[in-house]
Amino acid sequence: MKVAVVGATGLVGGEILKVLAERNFPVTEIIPVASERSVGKQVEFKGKQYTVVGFDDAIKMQPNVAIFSAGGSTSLELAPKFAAVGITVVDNSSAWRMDPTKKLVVPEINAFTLTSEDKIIANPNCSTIQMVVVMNPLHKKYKIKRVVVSTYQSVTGTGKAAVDQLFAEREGRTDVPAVYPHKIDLNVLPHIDVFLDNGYTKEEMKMVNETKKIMLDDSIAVTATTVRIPTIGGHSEAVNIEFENDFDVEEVKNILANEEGIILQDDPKNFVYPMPINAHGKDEVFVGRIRRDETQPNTINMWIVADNLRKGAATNAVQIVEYLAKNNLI
Ligand code: A2P
Ligand code: 11C
Repeated sequence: MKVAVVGATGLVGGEILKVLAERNFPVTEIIPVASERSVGKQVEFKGKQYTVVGFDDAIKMQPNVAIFSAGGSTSLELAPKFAAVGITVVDNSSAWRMDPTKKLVVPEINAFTLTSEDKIIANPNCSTIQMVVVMNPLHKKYKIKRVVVSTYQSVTGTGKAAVDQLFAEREGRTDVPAVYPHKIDLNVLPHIDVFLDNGYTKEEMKMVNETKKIMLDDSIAVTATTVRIPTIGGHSEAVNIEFENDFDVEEVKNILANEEGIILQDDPKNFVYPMPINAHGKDEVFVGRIRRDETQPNTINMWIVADNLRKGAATNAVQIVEYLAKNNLI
């Protein structure tokens, strides 16, 4: 399988290369792609150096699949050019996610909807992915009515420049251009992506809309507040879920503990709960602090953490490609 990684010099792109190697995806040729300013640079894959090429050359090399993580505008412009010559694109940006003609996929939830006709497949937003991975088995059992989520998101979600801003501030350097409108170190920004006319941010509305599309259920109501915090290991989420049906807390824990890709870390008396410092570099979604909401019926609180660059982006994209390969869809 010839695989192009568009955005190979970026944070998610680097993680995609690592995940492809770690999972031993059968790559016969890796094609790292980035903007013109990076053409000729070297990136590492499985201990060897590979030269970054531009998108024209990448298309000529005819990869079977291109995993994009190069921003929405790059994707809007370039993904159709790859797809037009039969290259399947798995796109990590928000560009195609809500397009009704494109699938939005978390493999363990809705990969069964994919066909060989799908040439541009959207990878959901990181904060949505980790939440729906946990919600899905609970929805099947108890039927979710409404979700209230507040996020605590890593600066890695913004990209390399944001990580540079955080560390420059921490080290007292002023030589790095600010990406955020305020200081991020020792601060909390209730603002991720752009503000929309309804007063929510685009990140918040991604969580609302993408959840319904991935879970194939428009009746699930989600309201979100998304927040940036000065951490790098992953995104954390406080999630309040109201079900149609009642549940048993221990049964909820068992369902989640037995789900592939989820790790239950719920022993608060021994200070065991998910934290981004431990999720960093891991492919699983971590869940803990599971407890009944005592203020209304059929409602539960939990705390969900995952490395946004892994299951939130690179791992999920590679899992989509694995599904396509396994089912002869590319
Ligand atoms: P480059 O390094 O050449 O700018 P991050 O989100 O971590 O900042 O990374 C963004 C990634 O998207 C980088 O690999 C970046 O390449 C890539 N990228 C940005 N614009 C383009 C483009 N027009 N074509 C291909 N890759 C692009
Ligand atoms: C963040 N969730 O943490 C964003 C990053 O729609 O793919 C991913 C943006 C997107 O800033």
